[in-house]
Order: sequence, then structure tokens, then C-alpha cells
Amino acid sequence: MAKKHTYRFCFGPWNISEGQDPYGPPTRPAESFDWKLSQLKKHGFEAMMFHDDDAVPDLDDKSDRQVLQEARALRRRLDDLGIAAEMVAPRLWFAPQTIDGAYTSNDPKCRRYAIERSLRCLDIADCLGTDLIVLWLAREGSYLRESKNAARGLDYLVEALDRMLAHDQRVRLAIEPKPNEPMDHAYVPTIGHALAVAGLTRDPKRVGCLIESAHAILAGLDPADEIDFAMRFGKLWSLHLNDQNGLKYDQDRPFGNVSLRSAFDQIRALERHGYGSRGEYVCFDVHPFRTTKPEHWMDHLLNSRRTFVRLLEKVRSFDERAAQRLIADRNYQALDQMVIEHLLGR
Ligand code: XUL
Ligand code: MN
Repeated sequence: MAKKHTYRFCFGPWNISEGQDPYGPPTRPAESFDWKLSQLKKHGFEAMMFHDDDAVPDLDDKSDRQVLQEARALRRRLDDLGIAAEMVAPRLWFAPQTIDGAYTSNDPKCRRYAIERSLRCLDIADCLGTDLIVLWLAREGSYLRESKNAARGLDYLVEALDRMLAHDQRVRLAIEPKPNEPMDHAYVPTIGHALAVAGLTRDPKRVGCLIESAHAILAGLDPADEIDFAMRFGKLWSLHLNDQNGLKYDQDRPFGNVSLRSAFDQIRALERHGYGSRGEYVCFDVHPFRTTKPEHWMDHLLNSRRTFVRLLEKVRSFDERAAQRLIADRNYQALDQMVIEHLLGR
């Protein structure tokens, strides 16, 4: 295991959500961005994740000058509070131009919109003092196979990544794969796909990935193995820990809420490679239950962090030597029970 270090935690304003789902309205009144930022500070999180329009609301209606002015003003507020911006992500799934895809739309005008919006996102990130851009490719894929050409989609995607890499020589792009939802099939469903796409760009060193536990589970994969795979390439630049109960809609449950053992294995993989020791944050992409009352609004985030910290103790106190002896003896039955007993505690 790598040398022990302390982890730093973060979340995004969208993680204090109001409870709406496709079948019903919000169950909690909306709170302001300022309130969310003050909660983040009060509870000892060290960074915030941003979508471009979390940082500069309604940015499509604003001039470049105004966007930069507002981004700089936000940076001053973050600096005063001692809060870092972890990343900025272009929200490419709301605008009318992205109805049929963003970078991979069949319409060249819409593809141009997606690229221009992304370049603005890079400028915002620069103002906020982060070189990390997260790309969740929400609408890049298909509902109707015959309406799209996946090979051409890949070319369009690489073209968009190349434009971003050329726009800012320092920026790093972290692709966040997800196999489905909102698309039936996404073009970049796994970390293997994301890293393969990175290899086609003009500067593969600056294209990496972000793993979200729930997205890996939705792809039928083990999030711990995805972490090992990405970190073996030195490409895990951010992380969305959460949980997911099987192959359903994206649930964004509190970390460890479905499988403590999987959460333990994910932290083991992070520890193995020293995640966090190069400045990476542990982010929780979790949502409150729809039933949550406003007075308990932060609990899903606090509980996720508490579970992480408690499981980290379990990872660090796991008897690796005893485990290695069982592995050498191919006694996986005993190894299995050893993990269970360790998680159960005395
Ligand atoms: C969507 C998702 C997003 C990204 C940020 O499933 O996880 O919140 O993490 O754009
Ligand atoms: Mn996410």
C-alpha cells in the first residue's frame, strides 16, 4: 500500500437537490447557491465542483466579458472562504441545441454550439483556478441506432476534445463515462472506452477520466476494478463516490448504502495507488432521498463522508499478511469470511 495520506472531500451544488423526479415535483424549497456554499464551508468540505452555469448562471445569454467578470467575482468569494474549485463541467444537456446530441449531433450548427460552450467553460475554469474539466457525455450516444453513425460520432468527439486541448495548453480533460441514461446507449460507457478515446486526441497525456461508482455498476462492472484500471494508467483525476442498487435508473445513493463491501473494495483500490496524494479530491455525487426534510438536507453528504472515513479505518486495519497467507493457500473461502468478519467488527 502507498504511504498514508489524508483525503480531501468535495461536492457540487446539484448534490443539494430538491427531490423532483420524472414523476413528481420538488419536495423541498430551492435554496440559493450562497446557502449551499456556506453549508459546504460549515461542514468542512474543502472544494466545490461546478457545472459552467453553476459558476455563471444563464451563461448563454451573457457576453464573454460578463462571463469572465462573474467567474472572477466567484473566484474572489471562494478564495475568501478558502474553498477550491475542484473542476468545471460544461452542462451540455439542457440547451435546445443539444436535443440530438452535443459534440456528436447530426447538425453542424449544434456541434459548433457544443464546442463554443465548452471553450467558455475552459475560460471559466481558468478564472476559478482549476485546470480540470469534467466531461459527462450525457447526450453522446443513440436512442435509435439507425439515426447515428457511431464511428463518425467518435471523430466528432475527438475533434471537440482537440479543440479544447488547443484552446488551453494547461487544461486536463476528465471523461466521466456512463453507459446509459439519458441515452439508451452511450458512446463512452466505460473507463476503457474513455482511455481509448484519449489515445486518439492531439495530447493523450491531458485526457483522463473520472469514475462514478454508480455509473460503473450500471455498466455491469466492479467500480474497484475500474479504479485499479484507470489508476494503472495514471488517469484517475477525479472520483464520484456513491452507490447504486442494481441495473436501474441512476440512483446516486449515499456511498456504501447498498454494498459496504464494494465501498471497502473501492477505498482499498484508491489506497493501493495513493489516490489523493497528487491533489485529487474525493467527491460525492449523491442526492438526498426524495423523502428528506429540509432540516436533514446535508445528511446524505455527511453520511457518505462518515462512511468513507470509517471504511478507510477498516482498509488500513485489514490484516494484509493474513490475507496473503490465505491467498497463497488458495483458501478463498476463509479470505471471504475474513473480509466479512473484519467489516462486521467485534
Ligand atoms: C450524471 C452525473 C453528473 C456529472 C457532472 O449522472 O453524474 O452529475 O457528474 O456533470
Ligand atoms: Mn457524476
